[in-house]
Amino acid sequence: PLSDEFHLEAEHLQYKQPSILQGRTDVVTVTPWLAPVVWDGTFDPVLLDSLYRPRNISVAITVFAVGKYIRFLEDFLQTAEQHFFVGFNVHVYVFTDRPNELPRVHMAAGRQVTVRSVPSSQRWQEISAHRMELIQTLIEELNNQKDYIFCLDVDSRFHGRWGTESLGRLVAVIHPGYYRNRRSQLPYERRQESRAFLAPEDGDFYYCGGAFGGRLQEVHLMAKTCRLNFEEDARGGIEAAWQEESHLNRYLWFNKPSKVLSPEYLWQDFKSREPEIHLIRFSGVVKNYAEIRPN
Ligand code: UD2
Repeated sequence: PLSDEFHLEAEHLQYKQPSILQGRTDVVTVTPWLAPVVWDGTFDPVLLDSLYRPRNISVAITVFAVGKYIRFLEDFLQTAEQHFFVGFNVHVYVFTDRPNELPRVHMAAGRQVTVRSVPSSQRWQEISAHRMELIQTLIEELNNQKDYIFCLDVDSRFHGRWGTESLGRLVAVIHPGYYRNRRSQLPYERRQESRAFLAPEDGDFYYCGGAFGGRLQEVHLMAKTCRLNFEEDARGGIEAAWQEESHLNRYLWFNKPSKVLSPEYLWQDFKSREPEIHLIRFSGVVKNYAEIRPN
């Protein structure tokens, strides 16, 4: 099992002296429950990598490419090779109904792709929502053979480093679209009949459904809970405003993430750059919903 302690193994590792007086002042870097909010300039990548390397950690990714979304996979995998946990063990689990259309992407040593076949679907909402069940099952099968897992949207690309700074027990990404809004205006599910319901005075941040992660057992519990609540809603004839993303947001209100990633970790290409975003690391590509979705 991984310990939480860090030991510096490299004797002569040179890194900038830490300061508690100087650093980012334009953004908040810690939540009210004292979880770090990761922004560019708040961490030392060389130091972090050297602290994690001796642990020989392994990171799983889940990515869904159902129907026409298979076209995004090549860029996703290629840019992940360039930016996602470079030099670490990474295992990408691709869930698709088109295994024959899998792109050929060269993976570096210690990194691999496994394909899992899933049925096609007529409703994009179902594809999106069904992910939680498949993530839950995958984690059960992994049987703690990986240390961390990240669940990511396929219609996205990496542009900058996403690495050990993102590791934590339960990790969520702040959605790029709503971080200036008051909580009463966040697009949580507002109908009390839904198990994703959040009242206007509840909620911390609006988190992305397109990227979340953490230790396997934590993500397993979150995926399982979201799935059960989604299914309970379905039995009652209700579908939350943003499907599993709504359920995720409710879960994360009651179960605070131990690390929060800034919107650098999931930007959207159609949005103009904001001054606090020094580095876009991962972003959703512009897509034509009418053309790409099955309905
Ligand atoms: C937002 C969320 C997404 C999800 C969705 C609502 C972000 C940035 N995005 O994205 O995570 O919560 O709203 O449910 O947080 N997919 C397929 N085939 C399809 C449709 C979807 O494979 O035909 C998969 C694919 O991996 C895709 C993901 O589902 O990346 C999310 O679907 P989307 O991209 O249509 O949702 P989007 O961009 O509106």
